[in-house]
Parts: sequence; structure tokens; C-alpha cells
Amino acid sequence: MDTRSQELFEAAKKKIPGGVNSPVRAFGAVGRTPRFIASAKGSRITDVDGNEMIDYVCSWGPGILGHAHPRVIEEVQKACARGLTYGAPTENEVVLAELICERIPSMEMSRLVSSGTEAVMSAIRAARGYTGRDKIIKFRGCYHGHSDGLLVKAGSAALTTAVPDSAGVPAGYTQSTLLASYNDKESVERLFAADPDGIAAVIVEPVAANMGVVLPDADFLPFLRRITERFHALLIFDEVITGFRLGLGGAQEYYQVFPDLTTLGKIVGGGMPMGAYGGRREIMRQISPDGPVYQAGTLSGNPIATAAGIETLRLLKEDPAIYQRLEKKAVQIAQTVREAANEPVCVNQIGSLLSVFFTSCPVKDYESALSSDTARYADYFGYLLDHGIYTAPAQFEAMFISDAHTQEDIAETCRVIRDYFH
Ligand code: KE4
Repeated sequence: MDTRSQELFEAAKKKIPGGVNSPVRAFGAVGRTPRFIASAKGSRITDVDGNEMIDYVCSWGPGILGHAHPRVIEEVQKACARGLTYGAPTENEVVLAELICERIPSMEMSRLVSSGTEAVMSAIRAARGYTGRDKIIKFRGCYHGHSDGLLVKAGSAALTTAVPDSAGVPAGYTQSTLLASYNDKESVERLFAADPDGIAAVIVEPVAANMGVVLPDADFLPFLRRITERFHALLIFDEVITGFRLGLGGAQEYYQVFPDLTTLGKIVGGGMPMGAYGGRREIMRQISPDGPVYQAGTLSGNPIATAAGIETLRLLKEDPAIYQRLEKKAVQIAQTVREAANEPVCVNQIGSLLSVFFTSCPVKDYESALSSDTARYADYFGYLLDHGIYTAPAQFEAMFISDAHTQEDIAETCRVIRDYFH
């Protein structure tokens, strides 16, 4: 007898491409029927068949406090009662802008948008408008949302699907996008040498998490800071995942490397649709209506998303020890996999982000990530799912841990992982 998820998936596929509103949710990379979720609370997520699971997707990052945190829910409910959206400036937008700029060292000004994609698309336009240059360097395996110019060897779902570039993107839209290799300084030097005055910006995930988690080599981020300064290009840190995840100041505070522009998403909206971009005042003053770089949005900074984002950032700010707690839990899981695996695995972990790669080589870039055995990953994913552990349904994604994950959750997760390998 079909499960309710199977029934809903069949119905969904009739009306929604792939049956989902974002490709990775279709479980295509792991060959299973996606679980349709009915509710979530804390570290637990419950599907429409009543299966409760320990959730390590956390909505791909926003859920750093766990699902349905009571204080966030209360603020959202109060905001809803005051009306959902006005299309006019509100006090909350000032409060959130001040919180963001207080916490993210390089952001003197910020603009709120409705997704990470929109934040990146806008930051790139700002960089091109400020420098008067067209070319953008990105890294193979890094994913920065689905704006046309960046869907070239994107990571995340595009990396998992068969088509590395997206159909429907005219060649002209991507001819100003240059590709380098993550952790490969020479690949960046070659691009700048070939066009020393034509590159507007380098955009990078300071910790890559869309080819699975891949850490920057010790000097990679400082190198990017040096070479962009040398050639008068801007450095953009895409901190949609790492922002407020690796610490209150994101990856830039963690690594003490400060970009010209930063993009944010996920945690900044506390689970509601929100992104943000920002940086040096002289760059952000180029953005309309102050300057000639146009960018707009009906629901940008809307009262509900700002209420959720403000309360989330306040909770993180009140209890910075959360980041040590998150790291400890992630290390426990990472160590368990390393010790239990009786086959080659590479586990990359930083803060509360980790990925398990089924490969014998260190995973340090797109090419080495592709060496992982995705069929083995799918088998691992399926066993965990069948035993109540909901982890990333694709090799080239990250596992996220929240403050709501208890020691009992972690112990149960480690038990299931050990059972899988034995
Ligand atoms: P959104 O447009 O999905 O809010 O953000 C795009 C984005 C930008 N930059 C980085 C570093 C990102 O990781 C993302 C989106 N991340 C994926 C997970 N790998 C979102 C999940 C999905 O696509 O459904």
C-alpha cells in the first residue's frame, strides 16, 4: 500500500515540475520517494505518514535554533496580526539592518531581498556597477543561486543533475563568467593575468557547502583578498550558508578575511523568505535610489520575515556559546563516521557543517568531490532515513546541526551510523 508521501508525490508531479519546488527535494540523487513533511519542532521533523525523524537538513541552513523556536514563532505571530506586508519602510528593517551590520564586520550598509539568489544577483550587479567592469570569477562546484550568469558548473542540485550548465541560459549571459578551481590559486592568477582590467569581482563560498562541505586551504581566502586588491576587483563572500552559521560574524570573522561585499540568506530570515547583501558604504551608495545600480523587490524586508530574522539574530547574540555547542555535536558525528567506516570515507567538518564523502581521497575541490561514490552515499542516506535520521538527500550538500539537537539525538544518530557500517 502506497504511503501518503508516495500518493502526494504522484499528485505533485502532475502539477509541479519534478513534484517539488526546488530540485534537491525530489530525492533524485538518492533514488527514494521524498518525504512530504507535515510538521517540525526542535530537532524533529514529522512526515505525512507520521514518521518522526531527527532532522539534519534544517531547511538547508535556516534552522540553526531548531524548528519552531517559541520566541521566533511568537514574534512572527505578533507581526502577522499587524498585517503581512505594507510595501513601505518599517522600523524592523532598520533594526535588522543594524543587527546585520553590527555582526558582519565588513557590512557598513545592507539591503534586504527575498532569497539568497536575489542577494547574489544584486551583489554582482553592484560590483559591476561600482567597478565599471563586466567579468566575474566563480569557482567550480560553488553554487550561488540560480541567476543566469552563475549557472555554469554550479554545485548543489545542478552538480547532482546530469546537466552541468542550465538549459535556457543564452551564451551571452555567461560569457562574462569565468571559472576557477577552488583552492587553486594559479587558476585565479591565470584569469587575472589574461584580463587584468576586466574583472569586476571574485565570488566565493568562503567555506564551500554545495559540492558537499569543502574547506578553504589556509592561505586561499587571504590570497583572494590580496589578488582582488591588487587588480582593483571586488571580493564577494557568498555567506548565504556560512553567515551566522560559523559564528555571529560568519566565515569572514572566523577566518579574519574581510570581503568588499557579502551575501546572506537562510539564517538571516529565521526560516522566512529573506536574503541580504551589503558591504562598504561607497559601494552600497551605488544602489538605487541613491545611485545608478537598480534593484527592487515587493516583499523585500517584509514585516514577517524581518520579525523572524530579528528574533533569530537576537537569540544567537544572547547566547554565543551556541557555536561551541554546535561544533561539539558536529565533531561527535564526524568522528563516529571516521571511526565506524570500514571503507574509504572523507568527512569534512567545520562548525556545525559536515559532509560524508565515499572516496579515498581528500575532498578539496570540485574534481575531488566528484570522485565520491554517489551510489554508496545514496545507500548510506537510505539506511539512515529508514532508521529515523533525515540527512542531506544528496552527496553534494551539507549536513546541518541545530541548537535543538540533544545529546540523545546525537547518540542515537551515532548509533545508527555505527550500525550502518557494521
Ligand atoms: P536561495 O535562492 O536558495 O535562498 O539561495 C541560493 C544560494 C546562494 N548561495 C549559497 C551558498 C547557497 O547555498 C544557496 C542555496 N543553497 C541551497 C542548498 N545547497 C538551497 C537548497 C535548494 O536549492 O533547495
